[in-house]
Amino acid sequence: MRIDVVIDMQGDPGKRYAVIDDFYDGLAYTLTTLAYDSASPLRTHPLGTPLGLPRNPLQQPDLASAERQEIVLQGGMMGGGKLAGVGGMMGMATPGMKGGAAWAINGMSMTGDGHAGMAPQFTLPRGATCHLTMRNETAWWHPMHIHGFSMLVLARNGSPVPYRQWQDTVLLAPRDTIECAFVADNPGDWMLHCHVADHQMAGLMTVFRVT
Ligand SMILES: [Cu+2]
Repeated sequence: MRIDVVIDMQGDPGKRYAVIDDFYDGLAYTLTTLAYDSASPLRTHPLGTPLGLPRNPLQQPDLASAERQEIVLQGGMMGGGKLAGVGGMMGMATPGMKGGAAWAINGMSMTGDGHAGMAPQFTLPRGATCHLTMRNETAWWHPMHIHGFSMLVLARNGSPVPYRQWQDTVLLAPRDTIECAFVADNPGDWMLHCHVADHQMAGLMTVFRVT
């Protein structure tokens, strides 16, 4: 997911401040460092008015007449062992171990960069609202990324999310179920995949069609 931020820089002149990503326990690292020059600050207090970006509205999903689709993320260690050819998942960073795949969506592994002419997982008529449920059956985190659309996130594990925000990537914790919706107003074949490159290359990727 992308976030645009505006920072009022209020540190002390001449100092450096680390920006640390500590999302994963024990794997914190310095993402970047903010360094101030020694000149005196531009102003003593930050500007009072928050900066706003122009609105960029998207078509609202029509949930009453939505087409329901579900994708299930499978594979990885402790993935339930439902996948043929999956074993020794410690090596899952290697795509296509022994010719098999480490990950799958709805039982299907699309490995590498995919291939032309692959049958879409589902097809939506142009303009239809899709109510998409993404169910993570694995023991891993997956940032699921959609091409061509932004999804309105509705619920996580059966509970409505506090803000119905638009996202083109939704992070699924292990065993999470996410419900989201979008208007299929963009014709073509579109990818839906995990944004962890290793996972994507080893099967956590699918295609859907808007006609
Ligand atoms: Cu993943």
